[in-house]
Amino acid sequence: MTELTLIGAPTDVGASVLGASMGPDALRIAGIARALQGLGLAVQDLGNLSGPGNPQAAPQGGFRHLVEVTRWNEAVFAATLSALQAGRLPLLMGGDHCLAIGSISAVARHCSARGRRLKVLWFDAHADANTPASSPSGNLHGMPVACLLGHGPAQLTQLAGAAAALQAQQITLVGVRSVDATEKSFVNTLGIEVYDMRSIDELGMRAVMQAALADVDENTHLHLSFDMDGLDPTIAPGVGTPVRGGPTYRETQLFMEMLADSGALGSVDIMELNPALDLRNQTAELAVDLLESLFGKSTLMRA
Ligand code: 6HN
Ligand code: MN
Ligand code: MN
Ligand code: MN
Repeated sequence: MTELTLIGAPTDVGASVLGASMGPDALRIAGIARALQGLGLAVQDLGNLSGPGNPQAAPQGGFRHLVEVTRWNEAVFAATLSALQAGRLPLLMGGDHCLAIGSISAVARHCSARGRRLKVLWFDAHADANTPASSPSGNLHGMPVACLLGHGPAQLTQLAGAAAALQAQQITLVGVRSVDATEKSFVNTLGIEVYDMRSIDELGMRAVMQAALADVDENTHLHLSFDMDGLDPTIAPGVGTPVRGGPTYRETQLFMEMLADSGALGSVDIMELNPALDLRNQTAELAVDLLESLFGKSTLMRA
């Protein structure tokens, strides 16, 4: 039986729009633990991590809130690593997307200690691949992909040690449709695999996911970093940086179902849920609905 650990990280220090700090509790109110227990998972909720408040300060040296973002990521790193070391599947409830630096750094450390291959699927409207030099906003939730690849401040790129947490060929971006010009050259220079909305339109989600998962084998630990703004904002209004033209409900269900079928899922982030901008918690409820598919709901129906 899969044993799952819910980790709440209630902060928005990496964003400029406030409210993602309420994401973990909105997911709890939407019944995340009950839904996953209903699929036969053993669910433990660690509650919320604690960390510094949001100073709402202006960017300094290219970053907003670097000190606070570092503290939060250290806490996420520690909680994620101890769940993995206990043989459990960590599910990070964000919080803004800067926190994926901590969770994925922990997963990378865990995988390298066990000789497992790590592969990250990054579902997002954005590429999150800015560096301090390229960022238009200074917001660290726009930089986690670059940080995980070793480009960013040492506090964040070296959470798990001197080496970068990931190599470019270990991460695939899906659903992308808002990329800053400087991010585009970063992504292309490093050769990061991207299935943007045009690929999904032209190929369909099934072919996209077959290609994205083609190199997954028995020794692969798959990490899903799921930004709620990757979804189309007509179905997921509760996000701080919506971008129109995202995957539909059915396309995203298929995305989740194909991840479930891979049998390789080892860790998850659900990020950027912003209840302050939501309508009657529907975006949290959608997240829980999609998580049920990620953990095999449709497989159960087919069995
Ligand atoms: N997210 N590219 C923009 C920036 O400020 O760097 C938007 C980033 C959004 C980040 O949604 O996780
Ligand atoms: Mn993101
Ligand atoms: Mn995003
Ligand atoms: Mn593992």
